Amino acid sequence: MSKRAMITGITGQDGSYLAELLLGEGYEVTGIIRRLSHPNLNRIEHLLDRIRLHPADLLDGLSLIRAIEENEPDELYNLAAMSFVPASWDQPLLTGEFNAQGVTRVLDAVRRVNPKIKLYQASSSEMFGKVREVPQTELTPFYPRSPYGVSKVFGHYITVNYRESYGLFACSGILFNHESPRRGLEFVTRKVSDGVARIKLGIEQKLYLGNLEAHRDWGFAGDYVRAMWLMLQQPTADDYVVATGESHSVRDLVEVAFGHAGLDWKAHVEVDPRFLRPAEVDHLIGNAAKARQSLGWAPSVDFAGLVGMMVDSDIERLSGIKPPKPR
Ligand code: NAP
Ligand code: F7E
Repeated sequence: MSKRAMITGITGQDGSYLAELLLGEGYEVTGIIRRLSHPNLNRIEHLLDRIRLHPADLLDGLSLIRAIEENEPDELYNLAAMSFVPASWDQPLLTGEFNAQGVTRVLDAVRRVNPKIKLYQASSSEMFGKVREVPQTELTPFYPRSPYGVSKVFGHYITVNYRESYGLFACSGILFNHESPRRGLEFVTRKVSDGVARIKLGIEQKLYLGNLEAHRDWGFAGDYVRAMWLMLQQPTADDYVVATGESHSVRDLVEVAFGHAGLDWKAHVEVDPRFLRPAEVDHLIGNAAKARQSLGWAPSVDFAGLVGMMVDSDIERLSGIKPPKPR
């Protein structure tokens, strides 16, 4: 009999790659989708004939219990979250409801319906925030710098607590930034790849960004979902940092992305204070030695490869759009 997996957040970037991976591994996959006035299935359109969708919401614990009872998963990947850091200052309470209490609802639903279900919680390098150690490992203390980061610290510790209190097989993956052509347009990598494509095709002239000095450890989302799956295939539940171990500034990102399209970024990029944050995470770099040793995990796409893939994809996507007539 094939194993059954349930994914919250299946319509997101990671959910779509994870669903592909699990289908490839022979799983039956159920995705949790929340009710929207307009369906948002574009990232999983190509999978719709092979997956099951079940309506539920992280805000509604009963809907989660019902979803687990009806679909009987062996593994549950909790990827659903309010994931855009700036929005967490606009909606700090809702961010906590999704990313903190939402995790408790998922864990408690698992505990009540079937405590044998293996669970993955999507924790984040944003928990390290104002970093206490360089590079960051599973043992580095947290110092979150946004309501998003704070909510993820709660989600992380409630996962550890349910593991230790009730013996759940619950893993927390502390994933550093991971990107792809499926990344939301508001995140900086995709904003840059989309901006480069628009400028290259003559659709726009300028790209407005915030802090160019922030450093991130950027990897490819397709590699990172494999680490999620590997965590749930181990004999015991544990927490893992997943990162490339390389850090680049937003300035580097811009230079590589524009360079890839044969453009000079200095002619097109302007800093707009609207995109600066009330508190910034300046420099993240992860040490994924534990994941490499215990899971046998390693990234397959490097920084230049990732940026090139995203720019090429956006140029291809936008190529049909005609530049506006000169005014
Ligand atoms: P994403 O593209 O923003 O996707 C988020 C998903 O969560 C979407 O499917 C969204 O559904 C769903 N969702 C949000 N609120 C929900 C609710 N109340 N009930 C049910 N579903 C809800 O995020 P991602 O980049 O794939 O990230 C996946 C997870 O990893 C998130 O928890 C994120 O915080 C975490 N993470 C991401 C990164 C990264 O670099 N990508 C790094 C570390 C951790 P809709 O489509 O309906 O909006
Ligand atoms: O920002 C700077 C910005 O929004 C990266 C989420 O997936 O990864 C992501 O969070 C950096 C920041 O991602 C712009 O100030 C400059 O320093 O792409 P981002 P993030 O905030 O790191 C973590 C691991 C998660 O868990 C989150 O869910 O880029 N930056 N100019 C900008 N950022 C944006 N978005 N837009 C700009 O114009």
